[in-house]
Amino acid sequence: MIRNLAIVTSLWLAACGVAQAEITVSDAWVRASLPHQRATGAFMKITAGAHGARLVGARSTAAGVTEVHEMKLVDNIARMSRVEGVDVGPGQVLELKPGSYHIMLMELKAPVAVGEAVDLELVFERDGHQQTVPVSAVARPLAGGMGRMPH
Ligand SMILES: [Cu+2]
Repeated sequence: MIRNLAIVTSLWLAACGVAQAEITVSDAWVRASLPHQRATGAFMKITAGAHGARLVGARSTAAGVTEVHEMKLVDNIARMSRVEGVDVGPGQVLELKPGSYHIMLMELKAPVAVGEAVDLELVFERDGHQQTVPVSAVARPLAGGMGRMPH
């Protein structure tokens, strides 16, 4: 009985440890802004392991307002709006990219220069718990943000 309890406890701890570690963010970048521009977008790839998670928000000290946005074409016009959350399914890679989901940084406190790193915190929800993941996004030139890469 005592041995069984110990096994259950260690499994539970192992599961929690994995859950903490398994959200990964890679290739994070932010679009550099022009001097008068008040908003920009941040983009990245997110995985959430075998259980998945839901991206429910973002924070950044570089902006007054930081939101999770979706861009889509409505009557051939690109429109974007805030979304309550985006699911990262088990084993799935969620790509935040221009023309799709992105992190919107509004009321920028200063222009974001090429090469500068912008610190973000992504907020995920899983099994009713919130988990925060720090991300450093490096600014790329404006022209590199439209889906075209210089070559
Ligand atoms: Cu947006």
